[in-house]
Amino acid sequence: MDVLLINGPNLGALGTRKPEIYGNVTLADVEATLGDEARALGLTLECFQSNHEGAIVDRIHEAKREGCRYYIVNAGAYTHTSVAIRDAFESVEIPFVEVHISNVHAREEFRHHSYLSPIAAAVLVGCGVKGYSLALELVAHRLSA
Ligand code: CA2
Repeated sequence: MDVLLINGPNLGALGTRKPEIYGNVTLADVEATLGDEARALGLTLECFQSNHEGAIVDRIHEAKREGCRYYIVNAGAYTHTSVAIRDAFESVEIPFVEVHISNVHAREEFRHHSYLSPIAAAVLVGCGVKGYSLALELVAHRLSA
């Protein structure tokens, strides 16, 4: 696996509720699109979604053992709370791009702080689900550089 796409809590409900914030594309659609785009870029992609902090920590470590070269992560609400997920990314020493569908800076104050941004290779916010594709394009560019 070259790239692991990680989506955190509640993102499994993408496209089913709150379309005014998150749009109407499902996570399955996002994962299928990204899979196609990865193939076209000559990269192998795996996708993972979990509502559980520890499961995300475990998947980050497992991906390192599987030879993962980059992560794309939308940690959802854990972005704003999880030292454990930040520590996992720090410990594997594999770069990641942080993605947020909405513009977190235009929303509630508690969404303005991210535990992940200070150690992210790049951050994309407010691009809708297109942010995932932009992140993948960036990853392909960085891996070929
Ligand atoms: O904008 C983003 O991508 C967020 O990471 C989404 C998280 C939120 O806690 C972050 O502050 C910003 C929430 C994901 C909730 O996903 C839903 C999807 C459909 C319906 C309801 C929630």
